[in-house]
Amino acid sequence: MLDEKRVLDLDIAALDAHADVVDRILGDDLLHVTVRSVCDPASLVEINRRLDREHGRFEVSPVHPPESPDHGVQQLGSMACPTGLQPRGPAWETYLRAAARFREDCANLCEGLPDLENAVGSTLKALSGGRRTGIPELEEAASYSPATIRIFPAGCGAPWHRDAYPDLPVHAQLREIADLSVQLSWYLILTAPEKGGSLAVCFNRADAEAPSVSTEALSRDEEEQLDLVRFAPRPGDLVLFAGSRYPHCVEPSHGPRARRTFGGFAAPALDGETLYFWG
Ligand SMILES: O=C(O)CCC(=O)C(=O)O
Repeated sequence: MLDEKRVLDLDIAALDAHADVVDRILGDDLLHVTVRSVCDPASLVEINRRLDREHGRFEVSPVHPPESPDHGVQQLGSMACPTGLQPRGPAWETYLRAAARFREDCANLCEGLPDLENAVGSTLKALSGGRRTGIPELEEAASYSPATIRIFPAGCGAPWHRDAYPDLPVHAQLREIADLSVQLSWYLILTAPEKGGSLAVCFNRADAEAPSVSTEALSRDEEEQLDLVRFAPRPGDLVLFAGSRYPHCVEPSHGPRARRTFGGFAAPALDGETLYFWG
């Protein structure tokens, strides 16, 4: 059984008393936090309407090969992590180009509305004891991407994985400024599917191999043996957890509405004074 003290469910208006959340997750005292209503409902409706109409403006890439059950997943922008199609992650030049474009496309997406990048940055700041938060900047006036947008249509999820990548080429510059020993994962739900799309986490399996079978194929007993917990945040909510430590997956979405998230990773700077986030 998961000790309920390892999970927090907070309203955006109540973060003042929770400035230790990032440190508690890094220190493995806390497994997962959900922050409710980081993006307000009216802005979400408009962002989703614009995404429906204009998502072609973004650079869209598939993530998984055609033979994968998750082949239909689409990613807007380029993600600093391995994928089914790019097991060593994107090439640096490709990533940088995509990062610049994603940032601009996202600013357009949020024009006249609260900006998603800022909303994530200020939420992470409140949870990290007033550390500065920001995207890792690079010397040549380029920067990492703030996030990617991931689209999970019916039947698609994210297979089991841990976001621990000790020698990913796209991390080379980041490793010089950030402590990646515990990389955090976060995402903000833009749309939730009618069914499915939960995040499943093996809460007692720190640093263990990810399971090889999808959660839909597991019996009750097998689920219990894996110590599995599910999280199903609502649109506008942000979740944060140590994705490099605990095996996790996204269960397949069901129904006509695709699951959409704006998400990425985070880690403290080597000097401890900044919390970087990137996608
Ligand atoms: O829901 C998502 O966008 C992906 C979740 C995930 O697998 C992660 O954050 O590592």
